Amino acid sequence: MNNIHSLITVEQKRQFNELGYCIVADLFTELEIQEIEAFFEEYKHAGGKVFDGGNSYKDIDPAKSQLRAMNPHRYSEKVKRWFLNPNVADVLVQLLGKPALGAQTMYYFKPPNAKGQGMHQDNFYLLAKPATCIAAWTAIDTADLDNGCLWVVPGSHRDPILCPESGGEKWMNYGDTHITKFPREQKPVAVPVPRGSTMFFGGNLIHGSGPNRTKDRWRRTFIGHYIDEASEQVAKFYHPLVSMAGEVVSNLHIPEGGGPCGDSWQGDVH
Ligand SMILES: O=C(O)CCC(=O)C(=O)O
Repeated sequence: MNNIHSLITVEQKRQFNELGYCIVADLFTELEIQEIEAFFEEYKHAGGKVFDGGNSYKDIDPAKSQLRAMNPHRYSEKVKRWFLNPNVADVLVQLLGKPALGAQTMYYFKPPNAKGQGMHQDNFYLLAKPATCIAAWTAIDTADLDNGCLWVVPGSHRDPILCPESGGEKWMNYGDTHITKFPREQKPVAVPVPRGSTMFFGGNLIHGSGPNRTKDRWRRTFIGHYIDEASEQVAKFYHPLVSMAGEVVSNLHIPEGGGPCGDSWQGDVH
């Protein structure tokens, strides 16, 4: 597994460059996936842990709120290790052409009944420059149409950031407040991801997720957001950055604006 070329195929890299995303299996061992799962089950039940909006998990209504842990790597060495997983780091080098810096972790719980995530572009929030950011989205539960997998607009990673446009027509079915001029000619596609596989996608790729329509299946996901080491800036929320070797990186410019990634919570993507 240490041979960089064994971790990502030519076809996966081509797909990432052409469509803006690709899926890579087995960057985490099954044991690591079980450890991540167990860690966040415990985290969920521990009183006083803070989720979006400053609530503890038990105070949140899954049908109304995003159930996600924000930046748990800042509080746990274990989560930091998963964030800086060497296999993920190798794939990031292949996709970015440069070593990555870690910017953000999130863990989505997405229980039965939970709503989807509105369509958005991550770099609207990160404001990474000159290159855009990248996400490594690892399925802890198999994600499919029923439990609310991601939807992406293939090829939209080549678009500029569309989100801040005001006025224009909203694509209401996508329920998003941040992308008002959604490119209708580009059709979103659902991207099912098996448990243990990691989906990589670029920071300008338009994406969101469907609701969890199941009665008994969760759609848990461990997500890392990264920027490349030649980045000159990233929004305040993403500091302190961390190198893939675990060192704090503090010399980047902090632009005005940005904020927590995907900070819009809207309805159905169907
Ligand atoms: O997993 C989801 O439902 C949304 C995740 C997302 O938008 C992201 O990782 O940027």
